[in-house]
Amino acid sequence: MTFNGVHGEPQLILALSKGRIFEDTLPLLSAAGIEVLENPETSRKLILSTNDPGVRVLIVRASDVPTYVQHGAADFGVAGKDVLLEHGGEGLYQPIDLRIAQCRMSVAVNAGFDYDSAVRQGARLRVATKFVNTAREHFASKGVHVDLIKLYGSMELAPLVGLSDAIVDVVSTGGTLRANNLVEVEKIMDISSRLVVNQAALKLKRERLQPILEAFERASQRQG
Ligand code: PRT
Ligand code: MG
Repeated sequence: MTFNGVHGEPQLILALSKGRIFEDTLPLLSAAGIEVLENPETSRKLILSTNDPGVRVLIVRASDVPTYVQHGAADFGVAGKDVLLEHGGEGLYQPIDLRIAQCRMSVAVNAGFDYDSAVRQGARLRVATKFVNTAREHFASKGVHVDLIKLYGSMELAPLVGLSDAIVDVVSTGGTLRANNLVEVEKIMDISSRLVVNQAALKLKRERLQPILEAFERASQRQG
């Protein structure tokens, strides 16, 4: 990978995940005059060119975005607050809430499970989740004892087969919970995606980064 663009200015590398974050970031990039030249849904390439020879896009797993940016393999990236809370945010500057990929982090249980009484009675709850840090903090702040069961996806299955009493997951329309006869019993927090910037890149590549950050900021203020 070369680190200098055609005019000898520093190359900027942006880390994105495919799907909703990629789709929702495209209009922000457009506002900064940047068009991605390949579609990650149809191309197998993991490094995408843009119309700006000084800017390239890495396609990584959503939960890996903070890691690439933290270590400087990408200069900046877009990641959900859910992902950032699990990562911890070390080495990352988080200047802008982009207000994209909005959803909420919630607790859900089987339709027949009386969550409020279980909590009131001080029962020990088994909670399955990908978001163990967020879940641990949430239940600790309520004084609820939990056994956390770490999963990597399809959390909705866990209560259905008796693996857990509850799940902590991100919810957007609620359709997936309903389809699996689960009920959202508590909202933990609202979630949206943030721009994250490598702290060293922010200093060393400020001149290149600043106009892009400003365009992102202006465009995201127009979002809902
Ligand atoms: O899919 P992968 O395992 O690679 O990782 P990921 O699920 O973390 O990535 P991705 O691209 O699906 O999500 C990226 C970011 O989008 C997340 O980190 C969130 O901040 C945000 N986001 C917004 C969501 C959703 N909405 C969402 N609905 N992330 C996941 N979902 C899931 C939800 O967990 C549920 O299982 O989509 C499913 C459908 O949701 P409903 O409520 O609309 O049915
Ligand atoms: Mg997903």
